[in-house]
Amino acid sequence: MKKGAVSKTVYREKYTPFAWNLDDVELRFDIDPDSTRVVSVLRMKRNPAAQPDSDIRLDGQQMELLSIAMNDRDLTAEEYSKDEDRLIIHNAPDACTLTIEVLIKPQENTALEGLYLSGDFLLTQCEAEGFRKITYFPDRPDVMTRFEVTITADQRRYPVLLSNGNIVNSGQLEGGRHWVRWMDPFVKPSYLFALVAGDLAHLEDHFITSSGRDVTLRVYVEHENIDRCDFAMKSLINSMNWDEERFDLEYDLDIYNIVATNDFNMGAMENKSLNIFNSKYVLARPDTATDSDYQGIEGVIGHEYFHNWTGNRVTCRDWFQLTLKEGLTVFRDQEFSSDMQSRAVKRIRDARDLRSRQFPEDAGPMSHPIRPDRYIEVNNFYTMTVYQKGAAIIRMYHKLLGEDGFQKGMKLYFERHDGQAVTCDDFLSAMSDANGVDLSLFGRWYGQSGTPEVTASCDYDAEKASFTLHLSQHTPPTNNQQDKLALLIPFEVGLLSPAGEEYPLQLLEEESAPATSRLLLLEQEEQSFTFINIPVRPVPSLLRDFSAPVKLHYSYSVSDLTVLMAHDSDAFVRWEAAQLLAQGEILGNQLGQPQTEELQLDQGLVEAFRTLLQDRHTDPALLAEAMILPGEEYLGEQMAEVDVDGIHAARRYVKRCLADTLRPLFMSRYKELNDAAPYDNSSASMARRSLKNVCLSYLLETEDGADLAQAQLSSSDNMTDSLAALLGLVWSGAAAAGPALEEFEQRWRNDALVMDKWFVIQATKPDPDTVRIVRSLLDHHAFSINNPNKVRSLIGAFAMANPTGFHVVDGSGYSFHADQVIALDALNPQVAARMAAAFNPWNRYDKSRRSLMKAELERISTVDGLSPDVFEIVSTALGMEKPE
Ligand code: 7MF
Ligand code: ZN
Repeated sequence: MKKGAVSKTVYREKYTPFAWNLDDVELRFDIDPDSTRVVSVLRMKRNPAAQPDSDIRLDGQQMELLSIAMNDRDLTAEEYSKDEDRLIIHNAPDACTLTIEVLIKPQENTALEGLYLSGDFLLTQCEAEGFRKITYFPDRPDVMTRFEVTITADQRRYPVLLSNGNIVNSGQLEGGRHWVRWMDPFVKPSYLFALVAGDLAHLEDHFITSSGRDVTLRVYVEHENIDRCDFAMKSLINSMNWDEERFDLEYDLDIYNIVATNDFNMGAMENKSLNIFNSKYVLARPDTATDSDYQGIEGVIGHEYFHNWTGNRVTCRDWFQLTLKEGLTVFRDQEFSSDMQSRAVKRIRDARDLRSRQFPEDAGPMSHPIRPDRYIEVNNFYTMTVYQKGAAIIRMYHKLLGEDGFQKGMKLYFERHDGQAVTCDDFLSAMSDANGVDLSLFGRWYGQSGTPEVTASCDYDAEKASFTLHLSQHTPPTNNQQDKLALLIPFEVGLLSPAGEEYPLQLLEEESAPATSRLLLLEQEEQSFTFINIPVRPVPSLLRDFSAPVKLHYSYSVSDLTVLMAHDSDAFVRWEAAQLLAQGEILGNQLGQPQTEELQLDQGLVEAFRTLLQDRHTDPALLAEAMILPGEEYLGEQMAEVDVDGIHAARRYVKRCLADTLRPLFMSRYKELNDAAPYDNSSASMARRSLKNVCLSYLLETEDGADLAQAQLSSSDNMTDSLAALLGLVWSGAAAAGPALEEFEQRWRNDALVMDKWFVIQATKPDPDTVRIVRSLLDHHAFSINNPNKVRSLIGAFAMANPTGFHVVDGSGYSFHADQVIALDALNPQVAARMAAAFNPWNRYDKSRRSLMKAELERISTVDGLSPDVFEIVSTALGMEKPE
């Protein structure tokens, strides 16, 4: 179903408070999948802090209005008006009670926003603006009120009736119906409302909070999944413990419910005491979920739980402030995962994710600051920038203030704003006031888009034993924002002797050398820092811990990189050194070269890999990260114009050379790890599997690979090993790939989450023929265009994780994808818009591909009745032509 609205831009600067306050609201749901009746009783009073308005303007879409009464008297036709998006009550008194009765149709709701059906149960998704599809309401985050919700439904079909807060009453009715009344004692905006009605099983546990509150924890799932909830429950308990210990934040109700659904537009949702999750982030069993699935579950369970304070107790004034809750909560979930698993590995993965996904977004047509200035469709602003760059900016506060200073700031933030809807400026003020520091320069990060580039150079003076680091910063212009200001960039550095020892760092103006790792503050366009008592020309270790979300330019020599990789105390820098060695080889030496028979590589990279493969001290997960070659997308980012086929061939060639040259080492490490220990999901065990499967991926470039993969697949007792082996067989085009895919399909045909993986493996095979396979898989019984997970696994994976397939030179990948975007837009605009974003970097490619992609964007843009969601993406992409 389409949105009725014509595309209209909303501006941050135009914020005005709502003219009315809501004392409380009562909602009554009469559940029926065809037609659910919703009665709302809104008690309203004029808001003295707002510009007076004689009208009450309520948001509402796609519902049938049955009746409307004020203070129990039905309004006449002249007393209100309505259109596609709104209901307006004219000449309202200073205080009144509105009773509104509407009908909605969950069964017809394919957009999965508002109240909809998943299998046999009903559920809601309201963030950001879905509540307006449930009833007429001021659907904005700064209108907060207390909700009382009564749900009536057939007892047999819908034995479980859930909403926010506590159950206050329930009862039986005639005709096999029953009812339950929920009351949420905390005020909240409508986007945090939730309702679930269905026949669900649950796993129960308890958590005693630090002040002694006994909280009942439940994970609700469809009956067949009850044996896959334990890890989610464990993660929830770990999250609750961690937030008490690290942030001194305690849970505030007696119930915490999680519901898993297969039909969800996003990852999960933090509705007060009733989180709703994509089943991908709840269900896990060793034979169905990979290690990265387990890590995803832990992170997302944490994320939604942490929202209870950063998002729910203190929420956003308007959607331009989204990063206030999302950037902060992502930072918190990253810290949680770091404390639970390996901090170094987590940091590297987050940095890689930011660089390979957020940096391109910020250089493309949809580039925006973490606090955007305008939007057409707010759903399009749940972006890598708002979330991941937002988290990186919170991490910089943490770098600048330290853990204690940061916690002081958080404490003041909650003291000031508990129960309020606030802005990013309020957060900055709390951090600044609590620490007595002026953060106004730092505040520029909120309003400036684009990735800053830092260029470093150095001078060594042997006579004075002094080393000077020159840093300069520059942010290139982005779409919509030409002029950029200097930012406050926390830049962490160390200096290593050629033998790898770390020098104590004493700046010229200092009396002593406080540490071997220092945080430099780059605040101007150019600054220099001189360190003294450095007896030998050092190797600089730059941007340690990825201390700021910037691109660093520094010409490291191969020998510098070798020293850093082998000795640096900072895991990010060690990893980055390995990545730079590999990147130099791929982009510098192999790209554009005819790939010869006799395999030849620079010895620097080979020796680096030899060292890694023989290292028995470093965490195997870190070694694995270092040996994963930079991704094709990231490599493409480094080029003026992306050479899709050249990058693929050069990267593959380097991988094959390494595999060939170091085959015995890959083999012995693989065997050793394969025999190590039986399966468990401990951190150490996951780390071993990750290195083992990286070794396998190299060995698949040699003759031994297919047999090893087949043996691993048939003996595996866990999904991580099975999937790595299956993917290896399929991607390498092994003869065994077809039968292996078939066997896997037979075994898992009725398991939605596992079949998603089966789709992804096929959709991401780097082969010009993949588009044909993907097209035929649209007809597979396990695929459905109505299901977002399926769409992401087949269509999304093809368009966004398979450069060779998607960018196939004849444009068939593009036209296939545009067809899917158009078909999907008629059903689910939110997901369609995500898919359409695959075309965003169109002008980064060669002339022929550019014009093919542009033609598809134009074709999409002319579709009749296109949603505002997809319209915003394609029109923004088309607005950014590159001059010939
Ligand atoms: C971890 O942010 C990180 C990000 C909105 C929906 C979940 O809690 C959320 C919701 C989108 C994109 C990413 C995430 C979420 C949403 C997410 C989940 C887990 N408030 Br859209
Ligand atoms: Zn979130």
